[in-house]
Amino acid sequence: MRIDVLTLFPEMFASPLSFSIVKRAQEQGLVEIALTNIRDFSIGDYRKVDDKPYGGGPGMVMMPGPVFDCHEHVTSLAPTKGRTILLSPQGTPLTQAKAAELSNEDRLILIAGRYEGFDERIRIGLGAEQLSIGDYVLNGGELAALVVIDAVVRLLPDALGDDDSAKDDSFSDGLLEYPQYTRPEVFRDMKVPDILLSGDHGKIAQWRRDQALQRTRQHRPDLLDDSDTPQ
Ligand code: 6GU
Repeated sequence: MRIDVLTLFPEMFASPLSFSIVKRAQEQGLVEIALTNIRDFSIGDYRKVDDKPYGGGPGMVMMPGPVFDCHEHVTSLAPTKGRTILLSPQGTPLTQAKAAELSNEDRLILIAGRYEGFDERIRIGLGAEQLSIGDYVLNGGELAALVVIDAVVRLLPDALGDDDSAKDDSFSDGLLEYPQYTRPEVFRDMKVPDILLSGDHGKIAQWRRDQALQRTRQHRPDLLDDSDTPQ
């Protein structure tokens, strides 16, 4: 997979992309991540990329010119067109299902905005989808783009050391994950549940399922509303 990121702050990406799973996935050639600075496609001495909104109002809006020129350049860097995604609080919410869907693409082009938002013609003209990472406002799309990259890359085949470790993740079966324990058996008077030490794999699986359901009911009842959720 190739992921291009169009951003005004490419420096924000270096550290998060250079650790752990995402670092290893790049080293293994599972994903290539390329950063391009939108400001390099601005024109004029001031390298302007934003302007006041027509109709008035607070803040500034990303101008279409630099984003279009940057996108056109980036598109030409690889043979496939890919899927263009604007990171925006106006977007559809990122879910585990969406991350899984995106992990099947061979190319993603992520556009991180700043200011009050994008000129609407960017979304329309580039045929872009919009993705949000939750119902709160960030100062820009960079952290959201990093969240998308992190969630997608770990789902690429062979990205995780143990092939099974994505399978039991929270949300992958529509439920939160069951509680985990490791050594020591007793820590500050808190004991690992006996059932996990029993060696009875059937009972352990049943206990985990019950715990996952109980946790989901308590913390995320909204996840159980769907009629297709396994009970
Ligand atoms: Cl994608 N961008 C911004 N600026 N804020 C957000 C977001 C994105 N997702 C949630 N909040």
